[in-house]
Amino acid sequence: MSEVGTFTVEEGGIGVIAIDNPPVNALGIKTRRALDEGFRKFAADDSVKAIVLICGGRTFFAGADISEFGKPPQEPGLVDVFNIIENGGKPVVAAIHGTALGGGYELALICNYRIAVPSAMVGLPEVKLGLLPGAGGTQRLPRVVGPEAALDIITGGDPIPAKKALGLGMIDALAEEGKLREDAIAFARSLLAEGKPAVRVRDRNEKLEAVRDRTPALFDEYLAKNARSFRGFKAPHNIVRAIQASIETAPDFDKGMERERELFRELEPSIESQAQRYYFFAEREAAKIPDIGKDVATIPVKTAGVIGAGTMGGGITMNFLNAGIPVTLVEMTQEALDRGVGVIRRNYENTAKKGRMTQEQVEQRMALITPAIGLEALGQVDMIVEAVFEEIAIKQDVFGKLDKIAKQGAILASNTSYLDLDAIANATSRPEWVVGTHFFSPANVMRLLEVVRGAKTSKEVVKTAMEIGKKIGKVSVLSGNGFGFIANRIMTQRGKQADQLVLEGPTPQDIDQAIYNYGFAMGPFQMIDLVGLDVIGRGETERTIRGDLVKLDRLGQKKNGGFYDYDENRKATPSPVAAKVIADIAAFKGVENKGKLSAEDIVARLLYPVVNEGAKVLEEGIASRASDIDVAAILGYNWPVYTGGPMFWGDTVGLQKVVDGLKAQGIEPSKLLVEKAAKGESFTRG
Ligand code: 3H9
Repeated sequence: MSEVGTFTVEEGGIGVIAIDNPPVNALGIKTRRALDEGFRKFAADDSVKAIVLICGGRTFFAGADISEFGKPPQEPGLVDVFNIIENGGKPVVAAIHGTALGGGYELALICNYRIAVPSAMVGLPEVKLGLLPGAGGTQRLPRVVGPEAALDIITGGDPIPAKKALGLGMIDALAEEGKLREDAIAFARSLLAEGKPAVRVRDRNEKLEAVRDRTPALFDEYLAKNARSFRGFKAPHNIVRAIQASIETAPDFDKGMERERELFRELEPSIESQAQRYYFFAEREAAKIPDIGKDVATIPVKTAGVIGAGTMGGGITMNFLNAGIPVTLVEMTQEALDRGVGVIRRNYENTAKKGRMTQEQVEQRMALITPAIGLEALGQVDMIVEAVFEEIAIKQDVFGKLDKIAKQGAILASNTSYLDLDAIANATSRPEWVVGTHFFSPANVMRLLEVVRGAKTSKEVVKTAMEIGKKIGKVSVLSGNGFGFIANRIMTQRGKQADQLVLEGPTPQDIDQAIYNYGFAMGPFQMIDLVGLDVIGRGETERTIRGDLVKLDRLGQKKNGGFYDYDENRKATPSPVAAKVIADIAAFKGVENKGKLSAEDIVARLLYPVVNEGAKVLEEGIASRASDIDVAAILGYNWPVYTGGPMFWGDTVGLQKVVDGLKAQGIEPSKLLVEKAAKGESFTRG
């Protein structure tokens, strides 16, 4: 027995190696030592004829220990251990429950056979960490499922449910739920009884040979076809080349492994991978609130109410329905209610049409809605989310009424995106029950939930709101109460700077292109045109370009063009009308034309102020940690994850450079930013 492994021999000469290294059996040094010891022991034990590898706790191996990347290697390495397992000469059966991911599934591929319970998932998610499967996954998976399926599985990175994995050949058999150990032992015995050989995956070359004559064209085409979704990421490119190498080097498996290693080594130190690994931990860290521990109880939420069946309210409702929580959906008129419920149904039916849900599931979810007119219907629900018009007097009126209607112990949540939560809470006699739950549009898609803690919100209510977020598939980030909370507040800076910069020479297309190339899905002007110039207001009181365009009835893509002109296919071209409006406003404001800027300078102009605002959010205690700001920007605004978010990116640029850039723009850098820059510190590293 080792620290995390037990080794027993069962009847019929089946050696069982059971590893239990909580929380997720990551293949860190302790786990590797246990595997090394167990497999050596059974290799030397003649009474052992076949081996079952199984894990205790909640899952099979969840992969390499991500926290070990970038640190000095400790012996034995993963590949050393894998070699011992693969070359032991005795059949090895991987018995999988939970999630066999990354190095965990690669370990399963080292084994000769794989059996899993139906609830298990297998996959190679390294791409999400900016890596490729570096322990043979790019060489072995194509041998098992074929190179074309391997391309989708490894560049996609999503876990695959056991039944589908069986169909693909990723596993060989299903065990009965709850009887994995028995079934795996029985499977191993049957192998011995039938005299099945211990074939190694590395020696299975048929599926590679089947596409040899289409190599390398198949791979070039794959990269070209997916150029849009791979944009900015380094890992997918290296993954495709590594899989290509599996064919080009076959049957010399070791040569393929060398190529995989080279391509892995290119990725591991890259900023993109560092950023994505940082993000992995940042997302998990966000769930932890420094002053709210395990001792704080949560409040059961079995039913919910949503006020407002518009775009936001409808999206919020869908989140609850998807998690199986019944929703009383309230509107003020029958017409608005019918429209809102109709949109929800259409959304689900569209999903069903794409084959991502069954018609039966559509009906099950719709059956969880109780449509109602008037707030009185909300008397008995456990949590109420208000999504009415964004105006303080309206929200206060709603909360004042809710105070009289909601049962004692109900959580009263506001979806306000900018307003003062305390002013809303104080319209009730129970501000400790009031919390902000700020969803991002479209609320059924975007993964961010900002949970806003008011001055009097109780710890129980904060904790419950954070956990409800997780339950409905969001990542909850805690925010203090302050104008625009975290994501909207920091990202407003980008829009503000774009509005100013466009007066100084760079065109909307120059600015949008620079921001697109940085990694956003679109630039600020493309975004305004999409959403509608009449919808996005920045609370300006003076004459603005946007205001003048609206006066010309240029409302964006939906009407007459906005910052761009559009043809009937919504293809954008630079707009002479917009260019004239821009020049007029520049003249009106006396802004001097300073000519063109490089893309790098445009990015600095627009995004350094976001970093600066992030520093202020931190300084004011609105965010608990810098990584929460990055999670909010990435999930709320699709900030490119491979830059790590604004704070991580600011660190990679260098904080002194950010400070100097801000000063050159005439922007006062935050105190915290200046201090950190002066001390040579960073927000997110070390
Ligand atoms: C890899 O394998 C590379 C190979 O090709 C080899 C190359 C040579 N390492 O998510 P949870 C921690 S790359 C270290 O809250 P869940 C996590 O931080 C790896 N720590 O639980 C958290 O810690 P804490 C490929 C890890 O039940 C705790 O475990 N594998 C790792 O919601 C619980 O995690 C992956 O990318 C890890 N690998 O979900 C899989 N994994 O409690 C990554 C987790 O202190 N992991 N932790 O906050 C996951 O997707 C999910 O954690 C999993 C469980 C689905 C397993």
